[in-house]
This record gives sequence, structure tokens and C-alpha cells, in this order.
Amino acid sequence: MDTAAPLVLQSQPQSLSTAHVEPVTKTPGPDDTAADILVDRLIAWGVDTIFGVIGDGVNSVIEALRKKSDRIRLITTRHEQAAALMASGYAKYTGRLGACVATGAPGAANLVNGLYDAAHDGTPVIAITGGTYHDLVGTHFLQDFDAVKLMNDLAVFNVTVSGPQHASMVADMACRAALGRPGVAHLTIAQDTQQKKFSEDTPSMMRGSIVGSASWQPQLPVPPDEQIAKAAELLNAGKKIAILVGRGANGAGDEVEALAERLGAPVAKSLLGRNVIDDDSPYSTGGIGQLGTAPSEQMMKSCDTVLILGCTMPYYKFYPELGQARCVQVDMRPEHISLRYPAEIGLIGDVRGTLQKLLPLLQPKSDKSFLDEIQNAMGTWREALTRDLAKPSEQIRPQQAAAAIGKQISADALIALDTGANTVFSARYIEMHKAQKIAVSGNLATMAPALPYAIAGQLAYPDRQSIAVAGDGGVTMLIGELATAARYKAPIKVFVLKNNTLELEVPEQKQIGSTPFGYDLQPIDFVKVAQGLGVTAMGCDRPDQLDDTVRAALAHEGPVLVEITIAAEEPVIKPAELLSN
Ligand SMILES: Cc1ncc(C[n+]2csc(CCOP(=O)(O)OP(=O)(O)O)c2C)c(N)n1
Ligand SMILES: [Mg+2]
Repeated sequence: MDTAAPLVLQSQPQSLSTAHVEPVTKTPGPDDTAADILVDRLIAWGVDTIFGVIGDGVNSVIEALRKKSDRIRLITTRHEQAAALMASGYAKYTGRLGACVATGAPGAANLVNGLYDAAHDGTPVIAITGGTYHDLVGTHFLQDFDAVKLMNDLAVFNVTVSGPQHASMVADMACRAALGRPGVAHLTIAQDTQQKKFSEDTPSMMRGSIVGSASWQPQLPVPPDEQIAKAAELLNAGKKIAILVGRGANGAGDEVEALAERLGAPVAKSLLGRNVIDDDSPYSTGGIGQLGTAPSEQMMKSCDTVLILGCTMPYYKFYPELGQARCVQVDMRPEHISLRYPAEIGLIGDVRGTLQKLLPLLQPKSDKSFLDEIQNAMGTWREALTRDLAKPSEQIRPQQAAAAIGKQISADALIALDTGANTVFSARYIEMHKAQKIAVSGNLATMAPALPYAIAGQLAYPDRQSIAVAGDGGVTMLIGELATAARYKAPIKVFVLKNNTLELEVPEQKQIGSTPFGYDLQPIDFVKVAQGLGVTAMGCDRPDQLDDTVRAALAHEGPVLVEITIAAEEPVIKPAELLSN
């Protein structure tokens, strides 16, 4: 019997502020189990989708999900890591709380990499795991396992639920912590405790009748006026101002462009912030770092002032030299201030709200020569990309594949990227726009997220195009999730760049003086594999077929995998090297 939930519960996710349907906890009914209470609280927090794999350690939670399947859908995956990556991707795309569920020991262990992905990118996710029977903990019974210890390094909230009374409080705390910090909250609950009824759980003498609530508003702090004034003074004194935006500036694109115009400042974007402003905005210098552009690098190395907005782009070498530039930084998280470059003024606040207060205090610069210089460099950079793309080749080059995908996807596509050489080519050759959304494993940089992210994105936004660009190594790790796409009829388009190598590691091995080793892959026929997993598939290995194949894939109604066989020896080169090519 096909128990797959319908694809659409609601056509568009609600915004964070309106997502909650039952802001105040209702006292649970006497027959409600601890598992029922957990699921009810997830629903109260606006969670409508939870990804996971069933198992005896968590089956009462699964039963509670079944009973409420008209309000929350369980998407069953083939691997718990994929479930966690889907929860992370769902949250990255929507800004809402992602959720996943797994059985005890092996299921919880399998979740970990996906949860680290969410944790490292400050993405709100709640994970629920089952555990062995409450009175067998620590006895080496089957699947006895300390899941709290396991999650300790990655979770912002991490608690063993002791019963229904406890569940009615800590579920709310977990959701609030995940959204508020933001990060991963983990609740684990023993197999038998999940079944315990509210009426069977006598509160301790200290508990009273406290219950939680799902009241939540996103934090949008704005720094005090005097700090904003000091930042304005510093920026007004700058002559060559560079702006660097990241994930924290998403949604502040209009303000960033207004600021760029007023200060005559070019704007570089980290990968997670690529949709803050359009790539073809006159202020944009595109991406930054190893997978960025030469003008972004030039801008950073020649500015006298840098304004960092919601960004912790990790590549230190791509920041101004120490002492070269004065720095203003705006970030929601105090621990991000001066993380990569010393800030003279660090403002703790929401980027959009802070810029709205800052803008009126900034004097428009009449001298736009710095912006002009960097815009000219962007012209030269674009010419270099075009020249590079036009190089004759018998095989498809990865940059050609990325460009072909980029120019045909829709203006509001959801773009999921993997980790590998393919990420560098995708980041450089897919021109990105504000109306699109990108999901990428930023700070963890794990292989394999693109396929699960694309599925999650499609489930969150059934009416939008959801594509994944993945490496052959990465996609193989969670290839079974193609069956998940088929099962839920999620019409994702997965482009696999097949080079039969773990290519990104080859130059990295050489860089440390090693002889490349362990990088080659046994070739896989992805077309056959995809077909076997229930997904339409097509292959392409000639440059003259590329555009037509991409077009056919995008036009197909259901899920598609496209195997693009690319030239293996195409080196990943640094931004500046591309110019001299
Ligand atoms: C889970 C995981 N294992 C290993 C790595 C190290 N690593 C980063 S990129 C890469 C190669 C990726 O190969 P593939 O997916 O084929 O992409 P390509 O580089 O060939 O485009 C490896 C092994 C990683 N980031 N994540
Ligand atoms: Mg590869």
C-alpha cells in the first residue's frame, strides 16, 4: 500500500511570525501519550513536515505522527543522514523550523552529519530520537546508547524527555531554542516513556502546573542610535568602501543596494548570501573566496573601509590585510563580531533593520571612482568567463555544464549545491538572482547535501523549480533518496557532474606535496541507477547536446536525473588565475 503523504499540505510555507497555530499550550488530555504531546507541540510550532526513518526505538512517536497525519506529514527517507539534511535544507530554504525523527542508536548516529550541517550554518532544526527502555539505560541492552552525549557538541538544546509532563514543557523549549539561537535542538525519549499517558504521570512536588507555549517572534534587534551614529561617521570618512554580505543579509537586498549606491561601494557575496542582491546588479562583484571572482578579491585588497553584513565567510586570505581597512560589522550573533577581521565598530542587530537606521545618516559620495574601477574589473572578469566557456573541447567542461544549467533555470528556482569541484564551477558559472534561493552546506561543507536539499525545497515550495547540481562522488553517498523523490512525486531536477573522481581533493593533495591517491571512482551508470530508483534519467557527454538535454530535463514533469559526463582533468583554478588564462 502506498502510504506516501500528498505532496502539498499548503502551497507556500507561512512566514515565521504567522506559522504558529496554537500559541499557548493546551493541557494534554488524560490519554495523550508523551509521544502525542511531542507531536502536538511540533504542530503548534508550525512544523508541517518531518523527515525520518522508522524504528522500534521511536515507533510510538511514529504512531503519534500517523494519528496527526492530516496536520503534519512524515516524509520517510532511505537514510537518516538524508532526513537530517532534508530538515536542514527545509529550514535553509524557508527560514522555518526543520524537523527530523530517527530511532535510537543507529538511527541517531546516522542523523549526525546532517545535524552538524544545520548546526554549522545556524539553521533551526529539531531532531527527535528514540532510546532504549527507561529502566535499561546503561545496561548494555539492545541499542542502549547515550544520544544526549552524542549530540552534545552540535545541539543548542539537548534533553532526555522523562515523561508526558516533562514533554509538555521541554518540547516548547526545544523549538524556541532551535529558532532563537538558531541551531539544532535534540530531544530523546525512551521507547516505553513515549507510550506513557499523561494521566499516568504524577508531577513531582516541585513542578506545579507549569506548561510551555509556542509563542515566538523572530528577534529583530536594532543597535542603539549612538552606535549607529558612530558607524555612520566611520563609513562617511571612508573613500574606498567594500561591502561583504552573507546569509544574515538575506532579505535586506534593497537596503544593501541603497547603501552601495550612497557609498559608491561594490558588494561581494558569500555563497550563502548569493541571493542578497542579483549577480548582475551594478554593485555586485559576485561570489568571494576560493569559488569567487577576481573583482571581489581586488575590492577587498584595495579598500580602505569594509562593511561586513551578516557574513562569516571563512577564507581569511580574501579579507583586507590587517591594518589596511577600518571595519564596521553588523551581525545578529555577538560571537561573529571580529571573527574573521577585526571590527572597529561591531553592531549586534538584524541587518535590514540596522541598515534602515543607518542609511539616513550616510552622506552620498560624489566620488564613485572606486565603484567604477571595480565595475570595470567586473567587465573584464565577465569577458574572461566568456572566453573560458568558448574554448573548444571535445568533452563537456564543468564550467560549460554549470553555465548551461544556470542560463535555463527559472528566475525563482531553488538551487541546491553539493561540495566538490562542482561547487566551484556552479558558484562561478551559474548567475544567481535575488528571487532564487540557494541551499549549500556552508561551514560544514559536507558532500551529498544537494539531492536531499532539492527534495526538501520541492516539498516546501511545490510550485517552484527545485534543482540540484551534484558531484558523482557526493550524489552516490545518498543516491537512494532518488526513490524518495519518486515516492513523493517531487519533480526535482538533479544534474550529476560525472568525472569519475573526487576531483576537488586532487589539487588539495598536491598542495601538501602528496601524490594524488584514493581519488578515482569506479564509474557508475547513473542513468540506469536512477531508472532503477524510479526516476526518469538522461545522459549527455557532448558539448553540442548540453543545452538540449538541460532543456528537456527542465521541461519534464516529474523527477529527473541528468548524468553529464565532464572532462575529468579540468582544474579548479583561483579567481586571479582565470583572468590570465
Ligand atoms: C562527507 C565528506 N567526505 C569527504 C569530504 C572531503 N571532500 C570534499 S570535496 C570531495 C570530492 C567530491 O567529489 P565529487 O562529489 O565527485 O565532486 P567533484 O569534486 O568531483 O566535483 C571530498 C572527498 C567532505 N567534504 N565530506
Ligand atoms: Mg566527481
